[in-house]
Amino acid sequence: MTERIAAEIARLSEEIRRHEWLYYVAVAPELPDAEFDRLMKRLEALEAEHPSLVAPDSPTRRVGGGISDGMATIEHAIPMLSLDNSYDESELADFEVRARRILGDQELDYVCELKIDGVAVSLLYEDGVYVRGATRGDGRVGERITDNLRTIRSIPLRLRADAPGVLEVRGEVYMPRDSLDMVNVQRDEAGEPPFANPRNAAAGSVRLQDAAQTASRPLDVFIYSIAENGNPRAETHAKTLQLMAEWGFRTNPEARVVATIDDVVAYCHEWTEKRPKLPYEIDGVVVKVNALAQQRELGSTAKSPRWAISYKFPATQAMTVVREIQAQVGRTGVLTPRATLEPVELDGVTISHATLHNADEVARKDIRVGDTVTLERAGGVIPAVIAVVMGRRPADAEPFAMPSACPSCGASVTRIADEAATRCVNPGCLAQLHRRLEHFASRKALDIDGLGTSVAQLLVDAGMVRDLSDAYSLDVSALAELDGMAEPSAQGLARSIAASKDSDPARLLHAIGVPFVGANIAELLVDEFGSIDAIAGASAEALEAVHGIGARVAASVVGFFAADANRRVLDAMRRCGVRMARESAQVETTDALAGETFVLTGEMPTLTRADATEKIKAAGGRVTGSVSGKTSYVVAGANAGSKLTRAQELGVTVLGEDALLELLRAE
Ligand code: 1X8
Repeated sequence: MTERIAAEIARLSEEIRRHEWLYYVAVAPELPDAEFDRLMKRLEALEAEHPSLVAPDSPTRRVGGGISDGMATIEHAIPMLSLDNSYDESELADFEVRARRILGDQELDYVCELKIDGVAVSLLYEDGVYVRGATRGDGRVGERITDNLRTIRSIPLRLRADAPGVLEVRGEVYMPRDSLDMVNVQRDEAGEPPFANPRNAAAGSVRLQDAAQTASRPLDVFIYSIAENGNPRAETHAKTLQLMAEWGFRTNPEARVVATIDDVVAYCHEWTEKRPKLPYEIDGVVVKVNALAQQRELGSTAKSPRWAISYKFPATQAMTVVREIQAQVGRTGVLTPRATLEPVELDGVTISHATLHNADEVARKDIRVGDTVTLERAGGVIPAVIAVVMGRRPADAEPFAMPSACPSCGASVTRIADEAATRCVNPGCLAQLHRRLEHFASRKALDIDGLGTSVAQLLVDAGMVRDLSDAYSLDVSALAELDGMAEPSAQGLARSIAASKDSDPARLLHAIGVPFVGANIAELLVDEFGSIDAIAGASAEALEAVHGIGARVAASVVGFFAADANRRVLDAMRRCGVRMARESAQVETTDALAGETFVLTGEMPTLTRADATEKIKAAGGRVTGSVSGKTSYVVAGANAGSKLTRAQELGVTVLGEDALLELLRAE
């Protein structure tokens, strides 16, 4: 009996140690946090029942964390404790019960704060001057990262008057969501793997060997506590926050003093809802007893204070099993591996598939059928597999290999040198046609309501669409007879297809799927040439002469329109009344943005590129394709690319969609 439990404790300890190393040292966690907490709680419970089996080096005997080799360390005069986690209302209520057991019926209020998803740091000031910065490390010993932290603009190097002579504060360094997208584009260009989430990005960035490199990472900080060694200047935590702000620290504006646990619960619910609107990631709420005298009375265990608890939001991470990996054919024939998963709930949504991007990515993460994997929805909407839980790999799991034949048409596939892509090059492949039709109708292309992936599949399967122009000669009664298509939706589809005939030609150019011509480039070309015909007739030189159009795009456009099949499709669309040229726009214009030059990059949350361009032009501004010293603003959305990097190098002001709209309103 005891032997079995001893073995279980040893196994759990080993597993926990490995995950601690993965989390804190390798900064490549495999397990969801909640799963890790579960392992730890199980070990704690076993040890509590069998105290004689507790090893002196058990993971439960220390504050948690780890130190990587090769970095100078410092000892925390006051340990940096971790917080006890809670996941629901009853656990918050238990927290109050435990506090009440010690405090009796003293009056009790709480401060609720956002739990920032970054990396905890300590900052030391002497005579108001920043002298030392450190990571939390294992809570007792941290890594000295003084110079790296000095590069973060919101960390004051000298405090405002009347700060204490010696002051150690603690806070969370984080990477704003937008910045993570940008950093990942740069990493991609440099051939480095992307950061899976802002926490890994922040942790990696503050621990770089070269402070100059840290300086290039867009990091920020919120300071949330003073490491006190007696004689606090304040009587409450709320007052401490206020004092720290007065001394020049950046504190989070959302902290709130509340009187009851019900209010705490309400704050947790409120931020569960509002969380996606924040420009940074939070993973929960931190609840602290407000009165410092009560905090002292409650004290701490070896691991965490009894006067604080974290409430963790419902998992944005989950674990599940990969059932199958299939290659999916995209509209240009590129094969994308996609995992079919044991359905699992993540953020209230059931996830049963995840894209694995490309064969290189699958190989890098070594994802295999049968593997248990950790999924994460990092702020965005697309769930990603972040890691394989190696300890749970079945013995017979085989590495994934891309198929050598197209899973749709069976034609053999080719691996494109110097692209990570494997491609089906059969022009008659129906899977490609399905994807092309889906793209044709998508929101940023012709925005045809009712023509999503499943209807596109129906039309292709029924042979009603053989090329894209067939969309304009569909027969409503034939549509209504399709399985899964009711009469009213057939009518609605016919109407939205008809309405799309009058779309801006830039949308049409994007929609027909010329390789390398996205919404952005299509806009530039139509702006310059005014019509599809003029573009089709332009030479490579004429195309390349357009600002923002390179040789690769020019060659692709010429090649596309040289193909008879493509010309025939466009001619058929023209005969159906699809608009091919831009009339001069009849929008009301101002000159509020006269002389200002804008460059658009990435995907904005609501505006299409055409919308944004139209609005800027209507206000008298100019939209160009590449960033230079003359650019006034770069408007960057998700997945912004090298233009954003260039803007930052040149010090050009970068706006998000909100800021752009504000500018347009203000003018
Ligand atoms: C961790 C964090 C704390 C706070 C915010 N974000 C965190 N990640 C806060 O107190 N506002 S406190 C904390 C800890 O004590 N380990």
